[in-house]
Amino acid sequence: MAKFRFTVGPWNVHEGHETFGPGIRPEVPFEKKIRKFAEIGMDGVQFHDDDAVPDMNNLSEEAIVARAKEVKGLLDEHGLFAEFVAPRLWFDKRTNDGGYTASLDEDYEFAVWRSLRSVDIARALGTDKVQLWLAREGTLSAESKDPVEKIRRMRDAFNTILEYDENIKILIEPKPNEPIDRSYCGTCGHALAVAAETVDPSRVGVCIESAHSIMAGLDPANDMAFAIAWGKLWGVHLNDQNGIRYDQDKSFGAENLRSCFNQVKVLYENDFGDNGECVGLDVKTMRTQPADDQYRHIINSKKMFEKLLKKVKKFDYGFQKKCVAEQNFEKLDYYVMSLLLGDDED
Ligand code: XLS
Ligand code: MG
Repeated sequence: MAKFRFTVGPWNVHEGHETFGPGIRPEVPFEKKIRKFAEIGMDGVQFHDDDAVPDMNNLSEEAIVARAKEVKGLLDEHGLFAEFVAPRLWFDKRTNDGGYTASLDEDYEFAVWRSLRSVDIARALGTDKVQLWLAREGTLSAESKDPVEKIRRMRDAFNTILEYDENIKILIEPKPNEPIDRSYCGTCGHALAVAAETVDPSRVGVCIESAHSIMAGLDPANDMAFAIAWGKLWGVHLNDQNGIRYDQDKSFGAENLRSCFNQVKVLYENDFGDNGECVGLDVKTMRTQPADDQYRHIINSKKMFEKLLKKVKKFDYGFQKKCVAEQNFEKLDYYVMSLLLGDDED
């Protein structure tokens, strides 16, 4: 069992702007976020392509790599590594109608161009992982696209990435909606099905996010287990979510403690991390959080993982087997809840 390594992205520290209100905290400079991530005990950093190389649309491919190499130097200075690079295919107007499933060919070409630059940036940052959160791959108006043709075209875009760099790995991060209305690749199962249809399935895995599974009405721990079963869980985004609604990215454990316990349990029982996988956090602080304490959600999420890991290590597998043999799951439920409440002696 390798030591769990924690990562977070610069977008997890933000000014607080949302659909219903402007930013309420001053912007934190990128370099300060990176330094702070090291100070609060992160091991690595997740990146969008333009987190590492702002304004990349207006740079040459050589300039993009040069800037990424400077960011690598910043990571080295703070003893951090880059976990993955994700092409941000949801800001630019050329991705308004999707990237890989865009209706216009030039928008598809733009999305592929950004994806290949993400490979270049990943290489410069020293990682072989490109993460694809398929933010706008789907429809806002159901009849606007031929779903069969678009789903196959999404697979073709994955193939272009895999053929561009023969060692790059793709982590698909499924999400059932938001900002798109109907996603073409909304769950772990969808992602693994597409992976199997690519030119090199051995280089396509998944990153399961707690909130995204909940938004799909699914159990995050079981989604992680499903991917682990096939050796395909190459990343996680731990957070929490109050029901099936917009993506809340709450601190890990803040809503569904028993579910989070089982997420930690399935990762621990299956030696997650032994092949370099990271415990990624994808959490956003509350709008109300004071600027002078705006990393607390990240610190709390790591601490909650560690507290739940202690509970996992205390879990009495002999008692569990006894309850299963008796088919007495009321007894097992009570034991687990008592364990989580810290009074499992009674
Ligand atoms: C959004 C996604 C996003 C990805 C990185 O819902 O979780 O944060 O993880 O782009
Ligand atoms: Mg995420």
